[in-house]
Amino acid sequence: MTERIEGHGGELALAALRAYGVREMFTLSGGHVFPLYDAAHKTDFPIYDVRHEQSAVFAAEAVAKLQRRPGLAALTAGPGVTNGISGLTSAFFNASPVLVLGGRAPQFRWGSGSLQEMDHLPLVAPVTKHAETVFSADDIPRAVAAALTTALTPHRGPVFLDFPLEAIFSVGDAELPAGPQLSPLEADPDEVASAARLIAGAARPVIIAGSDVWTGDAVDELRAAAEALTVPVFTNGMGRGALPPEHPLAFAKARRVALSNADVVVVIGTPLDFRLSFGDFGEAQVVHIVDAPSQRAGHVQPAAAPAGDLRGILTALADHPGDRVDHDDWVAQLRTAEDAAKARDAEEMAAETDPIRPARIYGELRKVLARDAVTIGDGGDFVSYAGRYLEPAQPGTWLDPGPYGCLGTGMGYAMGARVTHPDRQVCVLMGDGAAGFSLMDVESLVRQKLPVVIVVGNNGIWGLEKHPMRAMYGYDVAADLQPELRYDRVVGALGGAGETVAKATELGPALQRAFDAGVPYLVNVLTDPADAYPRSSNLA
Ligand SMILES: Cc1ncc(C[n+]2csc(CCOP(=O)(O)OP(=O)(O)O)c2C)c(N)n1
Ligand SMILES: [Mg+2]
Repeated sequence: MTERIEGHGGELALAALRAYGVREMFTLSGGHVFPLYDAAHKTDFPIYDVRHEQSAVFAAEAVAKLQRRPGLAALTAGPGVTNGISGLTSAFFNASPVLVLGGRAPQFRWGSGSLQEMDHLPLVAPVTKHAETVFSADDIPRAVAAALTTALTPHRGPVFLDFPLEAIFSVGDAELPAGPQLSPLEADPDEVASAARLIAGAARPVIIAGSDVWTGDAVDELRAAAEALTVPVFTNGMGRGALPPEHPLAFAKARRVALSNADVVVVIGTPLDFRLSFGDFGEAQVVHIVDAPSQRAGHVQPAAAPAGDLRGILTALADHPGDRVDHDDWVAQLRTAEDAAKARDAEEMAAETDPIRPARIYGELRKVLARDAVTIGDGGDFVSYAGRYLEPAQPGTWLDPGPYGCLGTGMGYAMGARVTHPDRQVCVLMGDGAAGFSLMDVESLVRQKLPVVIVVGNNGIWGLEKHPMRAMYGYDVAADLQPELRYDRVVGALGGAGETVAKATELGPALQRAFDAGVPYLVNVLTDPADAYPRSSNLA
């Protein structure tokens, strides 16, 4: 039997949101969305508020990424929504099921110049899977349910609804939506079988697994497929940690050796974009396994490209009935390269330099981070080093900005991570440049008792831009920041705490204090401005 609900637009929206597993709202106040607050307040639905709307959307995205369920941001009409657009775009690139609910000027006098009157849809449509204005309270539950179904259907992504003032403030009634009912899309079995034959028949296959493997809850199936076919696995994005680092098929450092010698490269649940040399692996054949046909690459002709439910595809690979070529020598060759690279990294992570190099920070961090710690990267070179030196031990613990590469995710992601995991370590690795985008939201974290640790790699420059610009032009402009700035004092002024570290030997104790603090704590590490992350392409 279907249940009917009645109430004002905010109450109708919240009832539908609950049915879809939404458990909190991130927001920054605005009268246009008061009914959403009223509904939440009356029913003890948690509201977390921020100091810039970008943080609300990033927080919602972190919840979506970590919990694999919809994250919600409520933004007021006009500037509230426009401030959220970088967050929506990041969610779009990351396939994160984020719902942004926007306020909207009243429809009945549209065009007369109401406060904050603007049509959001043309702005958000290109970066959402669905964007719609809902004109009556009665229609809100249907619209919320349809939007969330779209957001959760692979290939996932953000959705947007806005409610004209009179729609959200007026009373209506509707049927309570049943909640998500998604039927997995089964990939073409012939295409899956041909992918399996290619991998099993390859002499030197490699798997690269990305975020959709985690989001699609296919981590166990990935491991089973890799083990059944004995294929070395590299990961990126939310796929990191899918195989624990000690697993015999888990690799991270030997990527260059692997990709330049592989004869079949299997890319699963991540696009063939700049992070993967646009899918060009020389002579190697490419198998691209995606969660929806829309994700097949237009610029590459893979040898096989099964599209559909990743669990189903990976299970079929694991169950491949045909012969397999022995890959043991290949795995051993990569293990030798991996071990050599690890030994080099270990030296760098222990280096006693003055000023401190970023590698040493990660060396010290590795000693204090728990296996289930959530680490968040927001910055340039400092975060590239994080990617290199930190090895997530579990999937769903590593938050990078993804291929959109938007600076400013830091405090929003931290808020979403802390709300998700109240008892785990949450550690933000932040460039000093990146700090400028969201550090004010430490105030939100302090006020709402959401402690996190922030480690700033303070080189006094926009390092990832300064070094390439110098290499290209022999000079640089617009690339300097105030050297040795006391970001720890900013956090102190906002009600948290922190300290500045200039000597490598002081790092360990400072990090201990940070994780014990129980309030947002910033460790401001003065790092070597001459240190540039070595990259093959100098453009970012
Ligand atoms: C919103 C946004 N603005 C600008 C950039 C371009 N950008 C990428 S990395 C970077 C430098 C980051 O500097 P910092 O956070 O200090 O890290 P560092 O490279 O110095 O370690 C910039 C400006 C971007 N990716 N996103
Ligand atoms: Mg910097």
